[in-house]
Amino acid sequence: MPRRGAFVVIEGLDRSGKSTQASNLIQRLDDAQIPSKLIKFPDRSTPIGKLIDSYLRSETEVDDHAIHLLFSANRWELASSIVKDLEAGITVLCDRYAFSGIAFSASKVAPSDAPKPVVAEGSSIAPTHQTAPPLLPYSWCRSPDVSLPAPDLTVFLDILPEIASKRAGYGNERYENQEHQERVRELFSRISEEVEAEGVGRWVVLDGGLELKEVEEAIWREVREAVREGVEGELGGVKRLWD
Ligand code: 2DT
Ligand code: MG
Repeated sequence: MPRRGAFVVIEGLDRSGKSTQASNLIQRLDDAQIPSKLIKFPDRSTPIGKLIDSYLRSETEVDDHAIHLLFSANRWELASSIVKDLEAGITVLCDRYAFSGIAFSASKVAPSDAPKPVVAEGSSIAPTHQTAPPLLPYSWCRSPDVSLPAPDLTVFLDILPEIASKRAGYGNERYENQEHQERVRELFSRISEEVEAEGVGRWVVLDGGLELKEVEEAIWREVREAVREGVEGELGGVKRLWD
């Protein structure tokens, strides 16, 4: 197998430190003279990305299904260039990807002022079972990203939502509230099990609550290994979600 770049994704809740770590990582790749490129989803610069940006800043309302498809379309816009870069030996580092797409959409529930389901008197169903059902089915959320380039390595920066919520800049955008983030974290855990079961690259969980430098070192060890596998031809061709 020829050498190629590694496709590395960084995922996590809002304020888990992804963007800081991604830019530090690019610097380290540069210093090591490993050709690399940083991309970020949503990419707010494209026409689709501008609509997503306006939705996230609550300036526009979009149907939940439609916005989910737009987030996916925003990845499809870049899919062929990602493959081209990887095949040209460039390591592609991606700040959020399809896993955020699934986790943030599949965790949506009807607003809490919606009427609660009626439980018959004497029913054994406990109140905790009355949590609102998901707005979008998990399998539906997964489907638009089928066949996108699959990451070789996903680093998930795990952080408790209550810790993230205390970090600077939290709460400015849609989805940045603790209840939603709790559900997103559960969804990420389900996704990680599927990634492992289906062999969609490696999924590594790192504690995003640790010191910045400590997290950076741990990410660097994982990424260096993925880059080595690419150079030595062990990664094979670029795989697709969720082949
Ligand atoms: P940033 O804070 O990283 O800019 O993300 N999101 C992201 C989705 O709902 N679907 C997706 O496909 C992606 C990539 C996560 C902005 C928010 O957009 C959410 C947080
Ligand atoms: Mg954000």
